[in-house]
Amino acid sequence: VDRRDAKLAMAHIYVAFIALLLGGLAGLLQVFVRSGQFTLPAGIGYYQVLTVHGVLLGLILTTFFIYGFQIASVSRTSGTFTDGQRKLGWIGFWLMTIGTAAAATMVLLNKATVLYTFYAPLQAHWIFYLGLTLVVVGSWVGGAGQILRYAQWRKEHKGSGQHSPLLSFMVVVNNLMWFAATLGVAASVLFQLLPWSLGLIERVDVALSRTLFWYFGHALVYFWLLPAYMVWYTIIPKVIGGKIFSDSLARLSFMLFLIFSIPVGIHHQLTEPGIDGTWKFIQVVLTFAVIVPSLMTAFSMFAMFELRGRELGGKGLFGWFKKLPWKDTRFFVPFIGMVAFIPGGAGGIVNASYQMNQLIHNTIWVTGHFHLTIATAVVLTYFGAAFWLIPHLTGRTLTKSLNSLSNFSGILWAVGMTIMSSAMHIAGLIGAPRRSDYSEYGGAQQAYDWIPYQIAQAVGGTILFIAILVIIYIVVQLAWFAPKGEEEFPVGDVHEHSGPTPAMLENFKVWLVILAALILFAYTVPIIDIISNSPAGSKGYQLW
Ligand code: HAS
Repeated sequence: VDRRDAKLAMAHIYVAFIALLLGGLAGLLQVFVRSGQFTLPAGIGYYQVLTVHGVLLGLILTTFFIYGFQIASVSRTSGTFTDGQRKLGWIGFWLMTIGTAAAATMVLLNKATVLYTFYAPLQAHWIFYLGLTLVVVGSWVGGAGQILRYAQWRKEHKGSGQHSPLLSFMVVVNNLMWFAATLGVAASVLFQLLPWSLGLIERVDVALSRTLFWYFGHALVYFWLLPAYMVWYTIIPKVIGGKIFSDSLARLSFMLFLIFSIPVGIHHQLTEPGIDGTWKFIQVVLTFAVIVPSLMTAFSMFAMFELRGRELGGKGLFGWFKKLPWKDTRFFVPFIGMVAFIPGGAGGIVNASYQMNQLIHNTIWVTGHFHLTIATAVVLTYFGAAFWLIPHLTGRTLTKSLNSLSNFSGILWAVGMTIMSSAMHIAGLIGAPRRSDYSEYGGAQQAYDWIPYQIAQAVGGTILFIAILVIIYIVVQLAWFAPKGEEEFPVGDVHEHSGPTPAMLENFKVWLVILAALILFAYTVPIIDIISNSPAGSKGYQLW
């Protein structure tokens, strides 16, 4: 990657890891409070800390890391950015950073204790919403730079018969999905939350605010997931010495994410009055459709591992498994993420199943689910990638000792998360609410049954915080102190038996039209219903 592009990518990555440290600290405080053994000092509130944790880790760490990784990926596979494209990247970066600083200040001042989901009826200071607007607008500007670089590659190679570079193609899909998804949250912030917090309008429709948020909110989780899938599909094959199993399977799975990630948000609102059951049913069906590209990914990963393991002489049903490069942290840490995604994804299927959702909704089971998905499968893949990407961008090398230390951090993460997330899942099944301060619930027996699990969460959370400290140490070493040298940016080649890729899979226009049609189909009637049934503000909502 060109040095100028590397600098831009690293700027994003620095912000991401600062967010990891601060957000992780907030997480540690939270599990302590919930265990009932600790009271926050200096009048700091539980929900304030919860907001810091969710915003920094769920929104800031992710968005900044994704952009850093995507910029480097496009530059590596489509070519160095032009000055104009890079300028867009920097403008985007500064808008996002200023927005983050503004929003974070309001949260720290306890003027925006609205949690990372920030929909009404909770209200924040207008500066918080303005900050979020800058983050979103900044991401559009920065994302446009990446798309323009890819478009330039296509223009330069028109008629050459070559397929566009897979990794850049995936970046573009993720950006397009993000643009379409953020329209929902932008509408809510601009037309509801900002004017409401400025006192320009007296009331807002809560159901509409939640619906617009979740239109964005579920696609958000795939915006987090797709960069991890980029690593799994294109980087891991090279790291293990193998090949990408199928170019068309990879592209098809990304296009399916593009069309199915958005029209499914109502599966977060299944218990909510004000949305007709038919539309909940339709969006549940669409949710089951968005599971398919993940199943395709699992299939592709197993196939790629087996092909490589057998090439290395692995015999019998599972002999190939032992042949994989277990000591290489570039493979090992993301692999732990893949394993975590099996129970994490299965939990998602439980959540999406209408009847079972009634049992788990708003319990700490949901928190357990997203700590396996985003906070393990996804972020361990990001960390595994950061361990070669940072030295690649800073002109240093991943030494043997740092490689072993990062494997250790992955194991620590797996142990801490297994304890914490299992306790969350079980406690959720016996009714423990999510997003709740420690409480004896008036001495109710049920609340006492949750206590051992909350203590287990504190134990797991502490181990996770230690893992974060180790990871930050490794990142600091890789950015400033590791020996100078050249670290590879590994990108795999496609397997010779992969078969031809149909041109249709690169025809963005067709897929975007399908996306628009599905969104209109899934959302038009529910939104008309909400608006026409509500005298603004009070129709069917739940606080948390
Ligand atoms: Fe989810 C709630 C449904 C995936 C994140 N989810 C959340 C929330 C978050 C979140 C943050 O339907 C909470 C939001 C809030 O604050 O309220 N989720 C799903 C479904 C999937 C899913 C159906 N979620 C994710 C991912 C996330 C994420 C990914 C983050 C990155 N989720 C829900 C629902 C709710 C929900 C409801 C609302 C609950 C409620 O009522 O509030 C699917 O996409 C999952 C499909 C995944 C699979 C797994 C495939 C496995 C693979 C690994 C292969 C492994 C290998 C290694 C090769 C089917 C690809 C093999 C090695 C060996 C040794 C075995």
